Amino acid sequence: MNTATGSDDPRDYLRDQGFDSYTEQDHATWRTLARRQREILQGRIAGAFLEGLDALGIGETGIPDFRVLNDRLKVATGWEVVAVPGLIPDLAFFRLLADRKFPAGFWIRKPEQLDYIEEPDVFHDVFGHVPLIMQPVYADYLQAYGKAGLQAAEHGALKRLARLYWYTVEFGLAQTQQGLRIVGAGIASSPSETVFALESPSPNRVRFDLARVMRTLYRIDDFQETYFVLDGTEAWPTLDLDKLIPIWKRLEGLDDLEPGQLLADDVVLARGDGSYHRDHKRPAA
Ligand code: HBI
Ligand code: FE
Repeated sequence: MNTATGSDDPRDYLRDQGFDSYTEQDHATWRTLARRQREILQGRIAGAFLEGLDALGIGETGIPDFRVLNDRLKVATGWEVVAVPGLIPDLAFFRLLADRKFPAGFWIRKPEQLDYIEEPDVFHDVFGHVPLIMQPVYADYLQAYGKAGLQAAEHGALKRLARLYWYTVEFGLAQTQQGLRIVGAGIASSPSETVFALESPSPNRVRFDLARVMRTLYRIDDFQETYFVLDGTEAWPTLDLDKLIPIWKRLEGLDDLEPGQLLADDVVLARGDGSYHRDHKRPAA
């Protein structure tokens, strides 16, 4: 994962969203992305995500005003969106989450970068991440993730937490009675990965297992080779430290797993044929 270096004090990164500085073109970019994504997400995303979008008033009129989002978020789950310039260092990021503050980039991609950006912008962060923060179990999971991150830093286990975040918050799927649904923000904000993650024969889809996920390398610059599937859209794992620390200890003696690797005791929901990545060879992080 990209890492930012610098101060660990989150206050050093907080900015005003500068809502009045967005241009008409910025709002038009949002509208293009939001319209396309809403359409493609129908029947593919967790119902709670669409409910969150509606309850927050995140729509197709333009970039949301964080002050409006926060009035609604605070009432629902006590969370708040705060504006940051881009990626911030891990510790500053964890501290914000532990304090129920979600850092969101306030800038928006240029029209010529609609499908690929390297740093999170306001569309990825707000459209992709914030709707599920209206859901109490998810709100608690994110806060627990922040607290666990601060502990992981002291135990030399940061990479374990980064993998967990990647395979749940960013690229998670969930099994529901209606079928497989997206819960990860990295998928939910990408039209091509929305279709790939659910419908391509290429990736593996494996039942989520906390220790297994924290052992697994991931791809930062291409579709995932394996998606992990929660047992329902509210099945976010509890992250008690007395559960995590023994797992980190046990994993110290074990090799990392390659992104596409399957284990004998994985619960494999769909074994991928690997067709996509055979033609897109790239190293894993
Ligand atoms: N900073 N703004 C921002 N957004 C992120 O998602 C983010 C970050 N810094 C670090 C980070 N994510 C990851 O390394 C976390 O897993 C810690
Ligand atoms: Fe993200």
